[in-house]
Amino acid sequence: MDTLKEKFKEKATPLAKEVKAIIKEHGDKKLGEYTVADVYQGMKGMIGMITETSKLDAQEGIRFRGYTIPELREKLPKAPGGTEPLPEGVFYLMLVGELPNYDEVHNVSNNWARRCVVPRHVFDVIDKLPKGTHPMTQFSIAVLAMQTESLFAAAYKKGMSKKDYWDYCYEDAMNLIARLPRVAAYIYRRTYHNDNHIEPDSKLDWAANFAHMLGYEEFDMKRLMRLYLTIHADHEGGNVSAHATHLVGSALSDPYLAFSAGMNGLAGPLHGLANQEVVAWLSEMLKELNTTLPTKDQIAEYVKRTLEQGKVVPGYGHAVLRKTDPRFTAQQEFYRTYIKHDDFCETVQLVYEVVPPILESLGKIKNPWPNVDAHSGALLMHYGMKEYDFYTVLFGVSRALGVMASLIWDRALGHPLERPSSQTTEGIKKKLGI
Ligand code: CMX
Repeated sequence: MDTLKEKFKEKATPLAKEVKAIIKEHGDKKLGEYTVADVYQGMKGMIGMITETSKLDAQEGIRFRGYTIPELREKLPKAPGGTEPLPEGVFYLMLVGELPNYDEVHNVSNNWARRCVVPRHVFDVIDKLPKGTHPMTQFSIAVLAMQTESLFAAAYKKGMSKKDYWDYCYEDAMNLIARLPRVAAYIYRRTYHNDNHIEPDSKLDWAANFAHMLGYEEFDMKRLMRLYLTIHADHEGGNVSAHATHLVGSALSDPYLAFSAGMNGLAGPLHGLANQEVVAWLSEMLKELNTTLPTKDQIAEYVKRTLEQGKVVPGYGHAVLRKTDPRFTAQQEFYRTYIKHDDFCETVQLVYEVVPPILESLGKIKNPWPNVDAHSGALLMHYGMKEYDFYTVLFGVSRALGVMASLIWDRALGHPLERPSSQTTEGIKKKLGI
């Protein structure tokens, strides 16, 4: 058993017992009172599931096992000569709840490098899709094609015991995470670079190797990729990609099936696809105004027109957050520290000044502040990755870290099939006597 796996087992076994005891002793106590509005409006704010890896606070933003984004950037191990955390470290932290040291992170890098071989048929499946297929669709299909490799599914077929679920889930999760950058880079090079593919370099860390396979060798892009893949990894359990993965996994669908479902949710414009929508929206605005750096008045006019057309301003708003997303702030700091000036990134800063008061003035938007997607595309554009309909795939590669760590915990704690009750409007009306 590898050391990370052993460590996980040490943590999971006693907690699984404790959770059983909590449910037995306190299972009938109330966690909250829910209203008709809660039921109709996407269950926002209802506590309906357990997620060990991270917790979101409406005012402060995300904490991974108690650590904020600025703390992660400071405390997680860096690549030699690097300034941003290695995403391997955030996976380690989410899985075992402890900050890793450099050697522990290096071990995870090596572990994933050993597991990174993608079966040929997965590339064949991608190659059979029309070139214009959206990269997220290619990605989700490729993950499904890899399901042939599921050790969880094979063990289940042979009749594995419940106590072994987490073990096979761990193996699938580690293999999947190890292979995703290769699959994503293959889709990128196929779609935008005439099938000119780049072999992995096993000496590089997970994020740097991903940048390399995408075709970006500059140190700055590798640094950005480490930050990007760290900050997008998790956002507690209720967001669409995490919840979909958890829900599908609760049927004991294996990690490949569950993750593909999560990616189909991430591909929605109100969730992960917003990162491509932001760049599309900004590019359209600049084209229409025939400028590279608009004035605040011009931006305000454009925002108002967007709203009049019944569209959302992409990158703004959030179902839980009520302040500027610290993942936005981390990227803003990255811009100010390493890029300093770029018209497209400057436009993002101006939009940040203009949009919140306009959204606030509508009186119905609960959070007028920017989310992670408002900034991420501009940094990628700066380093030359302008194919913005690929951006959500980058988000997806990162999101695998959180949802896979959570899925391993789901199986270790014996979480059952998820099956909430629903009600008809007729039933609601009866209850309300109307
Ligand atoms: N622009 C215009 N209108 C917005 C808005 C925005 N950025 N954000 C919310 N609204 C509107 C909603 O559409 C809703 O309108 P209706 O009452 O007419 O239906 C109203 O304001 C109230 O919405 P809310 O309760 O404040 O927001 P929700 O929790 O329902 O939705 C979110 C949250 C993120 C889907 C929404 O803010 C949005 O559509 N934002 C733009 C898309 C985006 O950036 N998504 C990425 C989120 C982060 C991520 O998952 O990656």
